Amino acid sequence: MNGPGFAFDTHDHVRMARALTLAARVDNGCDPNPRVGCVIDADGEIVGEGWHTRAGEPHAEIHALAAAGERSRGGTAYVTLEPCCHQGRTGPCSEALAAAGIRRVVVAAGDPNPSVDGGGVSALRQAGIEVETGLMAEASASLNRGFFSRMRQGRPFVVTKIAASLDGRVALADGTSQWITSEASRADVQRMRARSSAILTGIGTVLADNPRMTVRLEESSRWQQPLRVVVDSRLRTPPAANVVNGPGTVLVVGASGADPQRADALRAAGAQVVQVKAANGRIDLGAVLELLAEREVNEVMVEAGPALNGALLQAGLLDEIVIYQAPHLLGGDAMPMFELPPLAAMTGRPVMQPVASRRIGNDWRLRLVPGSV
Ligand code: AOF
Ligand code: ZN
Repeated sequence: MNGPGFAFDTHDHVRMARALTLAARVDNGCDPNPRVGCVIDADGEIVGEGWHTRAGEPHAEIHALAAAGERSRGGTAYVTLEPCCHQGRTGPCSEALAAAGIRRVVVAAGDPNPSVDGGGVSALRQAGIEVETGLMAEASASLNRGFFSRMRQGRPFVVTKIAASLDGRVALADGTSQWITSEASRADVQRMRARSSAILTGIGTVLADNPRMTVRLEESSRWQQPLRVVVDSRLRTPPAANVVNGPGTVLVVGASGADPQRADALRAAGAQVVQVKAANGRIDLGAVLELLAEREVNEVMVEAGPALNGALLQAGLLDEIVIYQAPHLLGGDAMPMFELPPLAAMTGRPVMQPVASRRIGNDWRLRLVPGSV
């Protein structure tokens, strides 16, 4: 029984925590769909579990109902996201739950997808099922921060990763940046990449480092590489660059009016080339993110130099900054993390909120959110 003021009891929390753990089993391998887990409880026992593994395949609830079979009748379903009520690539979960005789559904977060958005909860209630929502909602939203951002704001969640020295420098004056941080940090970066839908970089980084920008992990539930995106107003990316020639899809974003021959050469090398509007030769980064949202990209990881990072920060397009900070000094003429216009007064400085810090190998990892609260 839930006491006054407490909507959910300990048992509910334990079951939803389990459903969240199941949801987190995929490294966004179910892109562009959200990560969702489901636990079916009958008489206090878990009788079925499931999670969504891949877009086009059954949703979490369907897997859990199949595992439970007849035992789901009269039971409670704990679902990390509001069950869908629409016919997408798969049928409505609300109907499947009702047909299986589920009596009560506990939901963590509502589904912001306009085709669902409360409709799943109403459909369940209409079928006579008791529905409670909001249990551990933040954890579910945070697992799906990319999906939520795309559905609510029409743009992906954007996190930039920066490897810096203790004095905040990211490369020597000549552009050398290999390697600033330890191997442990670089392995952690691989895990960040695995959780991303797309990796975004700039032409400066492509020309200076010739990075591959791929996920190279021994174990990952991913079945395809994140989309690689290069912001390159004049299409200077060499067709032989590693970023163009690796596995998966690469998208080079040029400014409208860029040299069509360069576009053809990149296309011949296997890249997709699109052009977006630009002002003073600088690509409109908001338009790039809109374009990525149209391609159903949920979460973007930026791995770029000071120019692109500075431009994204100034445009207010960064949702999170992750800094791997190594204990060495590169000095005053090495390159800064963000290229910003000179400040006339302290009042104009960009500020951030620290979220978390921990030691990784010999480095620090800092997580920050731009802007003040
Ligand atoms: C659920 N359970 O496990 C997930 C849901 O094309 P479809 O049929 O796969 O539908 C995709 C949409 O379904 C997705 O945009 C989101 O709104 C919802 N995801 N819903 O009931 C799940 N992954
Ligand atoms: Zn569904």
